[in-house]
Amino acid sequence: MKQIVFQHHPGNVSSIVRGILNRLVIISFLFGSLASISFAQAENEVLSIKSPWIREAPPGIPTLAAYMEITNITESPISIIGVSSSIAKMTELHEVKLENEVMKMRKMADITLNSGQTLELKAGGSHVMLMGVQESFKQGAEIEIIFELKDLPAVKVMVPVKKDS
Ligand SMILES: [Cu+2]
Repeated sequence: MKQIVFQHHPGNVSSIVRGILNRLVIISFLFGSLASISFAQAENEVLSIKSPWIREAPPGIPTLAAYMEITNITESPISIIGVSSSIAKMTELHEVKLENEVMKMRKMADITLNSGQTLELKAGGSHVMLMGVQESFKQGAEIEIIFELKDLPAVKVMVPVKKDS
């Protein structure tokens, strides 16, 4: 009598799954790098970012400030309508003003850079402020900051953490 035996081959099944997972990893790796290439091109096409850096914060301080020079390298005005970072609960562009002999910072209104115009974010002045940062970032780390632009693709900047500029 012929007996049909249904056998499970957990080894084979898991190797198939592993094969699929490997392929997914490769695919997501490829798409991930394509995405970063298109971001880099967007950056080269519209904004030039010079000397970006974030000041290393003492442990337990949930706030970071980022500095850089942002130049509009297109022929048309560009409006920065938002800024974000996945490591912060809230990210804003801040300006610093002297009020009654006290330095105060507040959120900048949307800023428009004309062709060739540079927005200088520097220590003691305007900055990108990252608030609600849970992790501690030491010198050598890099933090991604994304600028959302009106009618243009967002620009992603990798900003190195430093003790000093
Ligand atoms: Cu601030």
